[in-house]
Amino acid sequence: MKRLIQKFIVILSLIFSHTVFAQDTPVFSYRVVHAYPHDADSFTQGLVYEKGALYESAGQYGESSLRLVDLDTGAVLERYDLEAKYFAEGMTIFNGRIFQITWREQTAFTYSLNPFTPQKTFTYSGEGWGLTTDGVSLIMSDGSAKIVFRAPDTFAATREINVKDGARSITDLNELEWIDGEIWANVWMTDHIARIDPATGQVNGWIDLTGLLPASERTYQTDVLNGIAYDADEGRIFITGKRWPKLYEIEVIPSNSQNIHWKSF
Ligand SMILES: [Ca+2]
Repeated sequence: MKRLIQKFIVILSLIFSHTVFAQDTPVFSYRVVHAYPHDADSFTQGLVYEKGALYESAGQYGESSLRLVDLDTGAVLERYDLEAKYFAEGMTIFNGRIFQITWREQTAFTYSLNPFTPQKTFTYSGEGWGLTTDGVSLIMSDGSAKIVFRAPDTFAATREINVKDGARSITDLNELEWIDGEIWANVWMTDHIARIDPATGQVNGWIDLTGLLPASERTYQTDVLNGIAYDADEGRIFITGKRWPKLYEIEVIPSNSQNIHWKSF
């Protein structure tokens, strides 16, 4: 009987660890400030806003590209297509240079900003998912709970953090953005963004973006939320997703909710 009760407790704790975040981690909600058109063919893997310009990295084999996008119309102003063997993932801009990583090809590219001219190529081991920068290091996710800091001149790993909410590891960290001293990561297959302490890896808070792309905007090809960009000059936050027809400027607001629930997509 005792073993049975122990088993029951283990099962219960497993269920709860998969449904509820740490009770004391703040949960934020959102308000849509503006909705912009977005290329619904773009399998968004990286989103960056810098000095009045919006940049995007789009994935899929045979469809991967680097884009300069007009925010107001969603029009692609400039586009660099990758070779079909590369699946583009996250991108960031460091010191006037674009860095773009790939999913399983273990290759990172750099480009000049205007126009997009390929410059350097780096190799790394493991997968590439999201990329951002704190202005000193490149900061990269690989789909696990690990975030690796890399030297921009060599792409070599310099340190890493493991992301946790309380004691629980948060895996599937995808697109990244450095926002006011935090790393923001959207969690793959969810509408949730983790606000991560870059020193410790602890989740400072969650943003629940459930319902951001309304059902009326979804089609058979609409995929998951993926893409955070920050206009540091104006304090604007932009969010989109893979093959979403819209890109949103949002304001993060307090939530009445004490916790958010894992919801399979
Ligand atoms: Ca980003």
